[in-house]
This record gives sequence, structure tokens and C-alpha cells, in this order.
Amino acid sequence: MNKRADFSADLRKSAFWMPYTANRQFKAAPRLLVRAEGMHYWTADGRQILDGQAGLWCVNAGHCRPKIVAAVQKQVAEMDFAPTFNMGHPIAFEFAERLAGIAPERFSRVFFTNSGSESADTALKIALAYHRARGEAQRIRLIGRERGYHGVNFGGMAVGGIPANRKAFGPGVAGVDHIRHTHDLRKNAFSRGQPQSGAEFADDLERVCTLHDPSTIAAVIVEPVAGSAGVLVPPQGYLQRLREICTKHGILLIFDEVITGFGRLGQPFASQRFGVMPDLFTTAKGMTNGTVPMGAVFAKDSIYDTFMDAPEGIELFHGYTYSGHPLACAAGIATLDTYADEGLLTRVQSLEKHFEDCLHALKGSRHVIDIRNVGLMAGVELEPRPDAAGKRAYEAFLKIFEAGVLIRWTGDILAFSPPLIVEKAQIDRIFETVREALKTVQ
Ligand code: PXG
Ligand code: PLP
Repeated sequence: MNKRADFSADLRKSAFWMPYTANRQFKAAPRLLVRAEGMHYWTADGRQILDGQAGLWCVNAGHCRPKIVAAVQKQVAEMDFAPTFNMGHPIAFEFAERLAGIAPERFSRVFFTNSGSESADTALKIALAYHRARGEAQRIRLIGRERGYHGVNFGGMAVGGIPANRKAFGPGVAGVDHIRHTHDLRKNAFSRGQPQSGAEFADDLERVCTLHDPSTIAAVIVEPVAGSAGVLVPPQGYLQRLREICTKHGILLIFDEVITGFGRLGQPFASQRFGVMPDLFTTAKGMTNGTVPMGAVFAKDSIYDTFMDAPEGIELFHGYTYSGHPLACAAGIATLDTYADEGLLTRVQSLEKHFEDCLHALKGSRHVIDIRNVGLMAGVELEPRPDAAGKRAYEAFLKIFEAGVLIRWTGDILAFSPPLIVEKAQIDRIFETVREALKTVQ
């Protein structure tokens, strides 16, 4: 057993201020992961855990894949870091080319970031600067959606629509507004795949356009499938309608594909799955299989070309020290190789039906008020306890973890997003574990 596996310190005074975690509760009863391989984690006390959430929606090819490990090891020994401001290194160019190669047609430009949050802010800034570059500097408004998640930086937080992520942090960014979310339990509970009803929720964008004058709006940003808010699947026709309204008013449509990108829905990107093209889209997570932090914004050629029509000089005053970091690029190229070798970007097509059937067999289990899914993403919504929202799902999460399966919980929703290498028997095991746990959840 390796040294870290013996870790058993009292964490109650630990220096680590943990993200999105109830620090005092966690540190009093920690759950520590020390090793990972394929579909599994191992805990500090030696238990094997089936990973039902791909790390944090990111480890799409499973853990510690040999090609990726080797590529990172080789790169770190060869060239640890090199700047991309006024300098370059070959693998950043190579990786961008490879990414463009799996993107939808006419998305052949890629801007590197280090996370989904940075991708969201980068996309919003590109949208504003694009309109300005083409003489429409009055387009300064950014529109998000209720229950949207676009990371934690100021831009992404402002267009985001999860109240708890916003309320402690002041007024945010000026000129932001939101359209309504698409969740409709009354009509769409227990839908398999895209709900039939609700395309008209997209018309809420017309309301916002009327309110502000559409010529002041730069961009609308939505997740094709809302992930963090609990897997909200777009109603049939909804994304098409959003696209039409944006086109009609000259507004850029940004898809946030941080979760939906890299095969989660059975195509490289959700735009391909749903047949609706945005103008910009953001990615991160599965881009490097979670190995090294990295994100990217993909831009339509016409957007990039607009910037390149300007007089000679820096076309976009934006970038991160680590944009195109060599280790991340090495991990990313090896990730795309692994996806290609194993057909992972489309593998979900052959798993989706089995996943859906096992998932929906939870209908009728105690507390379950909705089940929803698309691709290899699913949410199971539990009825909240009176006066204790979120507690029931947390209890379920703990019981499921004790039974050897890691899943995600958010509010009173259990979320599922296993690595795309998952086998059918492992899908059975995940949902069987959930079914058993729900029998004892209060
Ligand atoms: N956009 C979307 C659509 C996301 O899902 C981000 C942006 C931000 O990415 P970074 O890399 O900055 O975290 C995300 C991230 C959850 C959960 O539990 C979801 C995310 C991150 C952590 C937890 O649902 N999504
Ligand atoms: N803050 C300071 C003082 C800096 O010098 C820099 C980058 O040079 C940043 C923040 C931004 O850091 P990064 O490029 O890693 O996002």
C-alpha cells in the first residue's frame, strides 16, 4: 500500500479551506480518496468505490489511463512551462488543431483557458469584443438563465442562475438579465430523454428582448443540458427556438458545454446531438480527462475572422498565464487519442438505453418525485423533507457511498454521470445500490 493510504490525521484544524463543502462537517468525518484506476477509487481505509460521477463530471475515459499518464510524465520532464504570450510551443498548436478536428464544422478556432469558469468568462468577453469590433458597441447586455451554472468567476456567476451561488457576493456585473428555466415537474416528471412539453419556454427570450431592446444584447449563454442544477434536459424544440430568436435579433448564442462536451451525450458535443449550432461554446473537464486543469472556448470562424480584420496588433486583450499550458496540452492530446482508440465520444449511443431503463426502474422508490436523463447524465429528484431541504439527498449520498458507489448530490437531487467506459453490469450496480439505499433513507 502506498504511503498516502495510511493517512489518518485529525483534519478538524486542517489548513485546507475546502471548496463547495461544509468544512466543519466534512473534517469531523472525512471521506478520503487515495488512489484511482479505471472505473474505481480506493479510500484511505482501503475500500474500493465505483465512480458514478466521473470524478466531478470530468474523467470521461476513466482514471489513470496509461496513455495520458505517460504523456504527462514525458512532457513534464521535457518542458515544464513555456509562455504563450508572444511565444509559442508546438503542442499548443497541435492540440488546438486536434480539438478543431472533432468540433462541428466551421468551429476551427480554439482559445485556451484553465477551467470551465475561465471558459465562461472568456466567451462572454469575446462576445462583447466581437460586437464592438463590428461597430455594434451598444450590445453590452449578457443574458443567462435561471438555474444555469457557468462557474464561479464574476462573469459566469452573474449570468448563472443558482441563487445560493450568487447571494453572498454582491451586485455582480451590470447589464445582466435572465430568462426562465425549463424545469416543469407538473407536465414533464419522469420524462425519458427530452421532455415533450416546454419549447415555448424559449419565448421568454423575446420578453427580455422587448424589455431591453434586442439591439443592446450581446449574447445569451445556456447549458444545452443544465448539469449542476440537477440535470435539466431541454424540452424538444426548445434549443431550436432559442437559436431562431438569437439569429433574428443578431444576438450571439453561447452553449456552455463544460459537462456536455467530450462524449457525455453520445456525440463529441451537445450541439451535434441536438442539431443546434451556437456561435461560441465553452468546454473544460473532459477535455483533458480531468488529469490536468484546462478549458477552451471554441469560436465560429466568422467570429475569429472579425477580430483578424482589425488593423495589425493584439486582436483580443485577454489570456491567462497558463493558456495552452504544455502539461495540459500533452494530457489533452493523449485524452483525444484515448477517446479515439476506444470510440468513447460516441460510445454512449450504445449504453444510453440500458442506462435509461435501469434509471427509470427507480420510479416508485421511496421519496422519488422525478427522474430525468439524456446521454449518460441523469438526475433523480427526491421530495425534500419539510423544513430541511437537501438533507434527504445528502443522507442518500452517504448511504450510497457506504455501499461502495460515488454519486453526486445537489439540493434534493441525486446526479449520475459515470465515466464513458462504464460497463452495463456497473450501471446495474449503481442503480441497484441507489434502490437499496432509498429503502432506508428517512
Ligand atoms: N460551466 C458549466 C456548465 C459547469 O458545469 C463550470 C462552467 C465551471 O467549471 P470549473 O472548471 O471552473 O469548475 C461548470 C462546472 C456539480 C458540479 O456538482 C458541477 C461543476 C463543477 C463542480 C461541481 O454539479 N461544473
Ligand atoms: N494577479 C497578478 C498580480 C498577476 O500578475 C497575474 C498574472 O500575471 C494574475 C493575477 C493573473 O493570473 P493568471 O494569468 O494565472 O490568471
